[in-house]
Formats: sequence, structure tokens, C-alpha cells
Amino acid sequence: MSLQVDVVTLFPEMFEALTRHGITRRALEEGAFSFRAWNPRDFVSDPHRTVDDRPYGGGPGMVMIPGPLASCIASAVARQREAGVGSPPVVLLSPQGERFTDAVAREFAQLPGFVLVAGRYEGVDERLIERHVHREVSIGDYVTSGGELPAMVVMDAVIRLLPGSLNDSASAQEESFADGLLDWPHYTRPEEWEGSRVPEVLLSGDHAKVARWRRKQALARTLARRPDLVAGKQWNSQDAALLEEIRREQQAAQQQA
Ligand code: 9D3
Repeated sequence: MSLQVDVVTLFPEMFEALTRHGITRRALEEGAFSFRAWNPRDFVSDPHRTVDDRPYGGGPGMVMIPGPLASCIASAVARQREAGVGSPPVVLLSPQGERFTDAVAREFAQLPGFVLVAGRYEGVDERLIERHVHREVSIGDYVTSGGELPAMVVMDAVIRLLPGSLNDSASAQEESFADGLLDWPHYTRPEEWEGSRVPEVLLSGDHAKVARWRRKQALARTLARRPDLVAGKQWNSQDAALLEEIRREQQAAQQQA
């Protein structure tokens, strides 16, 4: 059975960015996952269809009231149960959440389903979180205008890992974060563009040489740009040799300067 994803959001149309385009659209059409958005506004009956109110204790902005969110989450969870998911985790996208990483994406991709809750305004009434949210996830230390884009980031990263997604198994394994290194540089035609040539090794047809060059580039770039990714890593003898070469070359360059 395919992954069941339900999202609670005041802006269901935003998710058409995923359902109407690219790899994620294809995965949906192929049945790799099922998706439904739920709008808390559809769960309120007052004339103004109120979903937010002023914070107790004062201060700027508005807070999402718990009632409509709770009804909405209940419907989303009910749909998951009907689809054969036992009790799905309810995941709130929140600046207070644990960081969303490749490891979390792979964990979510193993589940039968989950419910994402995207907040708007200053946040969500804490009692709703205590009672109905199992996990809080943040995509990083910057401010977005709501939880929708973060929810789509989570969905996109998870969907690409699903079997039956265009980007499954082999290629997903080889990607950046699977082995903890950044990508090597890529080149395509033309061979010379505005005076810059493609590195000769890539034109050599020597596959072993190309593979070695790419691995070395990936190691050098990761060392330079993301030392946090390589700190304390255990290298095999081939990588250790390439790293030693990189260090020697850097020292030589330093002597020059
Ligand atoms: C400027 C408002 N902030 C006051 C300290 C709080 C705040 C409220 C609501 C900040 C962001 C938001 C909307 N963003 C999210 O709900 C969100 C988010 C994010 O902003 N950054 C990274 N990950 C996420 S997940 C959900």
C-alpha cells in the first residue's frame, strides 16, 4: 500500500505546486502516494468562519484557535485509518521543532502514512499541540510565512525516496546526503563555453579516471564548504589517499600565495 499523506492547511491550493508539477506529480499519478488537504476553515460554522484570535497575555499577531484544527486533524486521521494506516503520527511544522534532515525524511518514507499540520499567524494554541501533535519539525533557522512551504519541503524530500518515484533506490542512494558528501561539479555541452573548457579528464573516456576525479572533487568541496559533514568520519583507504592528495595540493597552493 502506498504512502498516505494528509495535510491540515488554511491554503490547500499551495500544495498544487507539488501535485501539479514534476517528480511529485508523476509519483502521485503512479500511485506512489495518496494526498489530501484539509482546511480548518471548513470545520467552523460561525458567520466569520473564525480560525484565529488574539493571544492571551497580549502581544502582536494572532494565534490559531484549537477547535477547528482538532476537528480537521480528526478527519485527516480518520481518512488515514480508512486507508489502512493504523494511527498515523501527527506532525506539526514549527520553528520550535527538531531539524528536518535526510535521516528524518528516510524515517517518514518508511511509514504507511502521516498527517502534516501547517500553521499560519504567530502560531498554534499550545493545548492543541499537547493533545494532538506527536512531533514538531522545522526545516531550518530562518522565518517562513507559514508552515505550508516547510510541509511541501518535507513532502518533496520524502516522496523522492518512495519506490515508484522517478528518483527511487539507486539514484537516491547515490545522492549527496546518502553518503554524507556534496556533489561533484557537472558539465554538459558545449565543450567550450565563453572561453571556459570542460575539464579534460571528463572527455578522456577513461571511466576509472573520471570516477576518481569526481570522488576527489566531492571530497574537496565537502571539506571546503561543509567541514561539519566530514568531521569525525571514518574514510576507506581510497578516500584517505584522495584526502591526502587534496591536503598536499592545498599546501602547495598556499606556498604559491
Ligand atoms: C516572526 C514570527 N516569529 C516570532 C519569533 C514566530 C514565527 C511564527 C510563525 C515564525 C515563523 C512562523 C511561520 N513558520 C512556520 O510555521 C514554520 C517554519 C519556519 O518559519 N522556519 C523553518 N521551519 C518552519 S516549519 C514551520
